[in-house]
Amino acid sequence: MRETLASIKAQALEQIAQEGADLDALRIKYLGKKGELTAVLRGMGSLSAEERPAIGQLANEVRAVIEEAMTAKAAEQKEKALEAQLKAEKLDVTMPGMAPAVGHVHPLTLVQRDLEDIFIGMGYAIAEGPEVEYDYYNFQALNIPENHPARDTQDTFYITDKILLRSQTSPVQARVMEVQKPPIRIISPGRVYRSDAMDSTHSPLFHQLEGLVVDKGITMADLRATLSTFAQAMFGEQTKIRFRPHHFPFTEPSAEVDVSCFACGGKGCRLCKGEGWIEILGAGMVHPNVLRNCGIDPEVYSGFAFGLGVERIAMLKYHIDDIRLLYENDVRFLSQF
Ligand code: 2U9
Repeated sequence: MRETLASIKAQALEQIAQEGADLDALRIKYLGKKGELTAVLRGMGSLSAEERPAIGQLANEVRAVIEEAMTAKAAEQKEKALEAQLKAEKLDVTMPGMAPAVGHVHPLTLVQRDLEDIFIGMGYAIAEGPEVEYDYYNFQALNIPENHPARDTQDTFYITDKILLRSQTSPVQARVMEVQKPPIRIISPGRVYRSDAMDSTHSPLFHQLEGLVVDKGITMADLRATLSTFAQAMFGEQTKIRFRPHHFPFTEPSAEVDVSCFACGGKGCRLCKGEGWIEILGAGMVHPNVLRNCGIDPEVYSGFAFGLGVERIAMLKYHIDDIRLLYENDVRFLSQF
């Protein structure tokens, strides 16, 4: 029996020492209920009373040696596994990183900021108002009568009889006049909506910037000087402006305003279609009815107003030939600005 125990011990230690030894299986094989050491202990009944304690002690020693070897091997295996894992997951912090894609300011925003800066420099404040508007502020207050073609459901997005998507930013100015006494000097940039079919120059959503000045003694000369200063700041010092008579319900007299072509200086080129002039604004003296509607006495005060399309300015400035490019969010287009 001593020899059996010695050979169990030798065999077990040899197997435990092997590379990648399956310790769970070896534990069952040697120390389990049906294991080899247990079998020896069961056979001890046949031993003499003198021999039994010595063999029992020896068997316990063998068990202890095997258990110790297993514990040591388990620790060694665990350490090796950790080492292998650390090696596999090694991170090279000196590798170049992934550059995050940085966005651009949209060309419409660039132009709107340029426009705002120019008028802020002339002492204007920025006024904002709702895009969902009462028809009163969008039309009636602005002297646009009930039967005017601009009110046509084909041109305006109506939400109810009385509520619509603003077709111009003028209602913002009407609201300011209602609550603020002159002097008033404001610009109102923002989105407007018209039920137009989309093509290369039209969009059902576009951006306007309108201006309004109301005070005692404001004349057409103030309007001219203001727009001339604006045009020179926006398109260059040599820029000239010209007024052509026009009609708007909310201004009287009214004019369409051209700037001398900033591409050819007025000689005539592709940009100005040989004209030497480019139309960029509408303007006029605020109609007395509009002042009255908004609680301002036209006998005491007068004012001028103007409006421009932000898309049109952006398209001229950046030579964009299709308005849809401004709304498609194609990064190949946007990343050029
Ligand atoms: C109030 C009184 C008058 C704003 C004005 C225009 C002329 C004009 C167009 C330019 C191109 C619109 O975007 S566009 O299609 N605008 O021609 N706008 S005067 O007049 C006002 C505004 C508010 C209370």
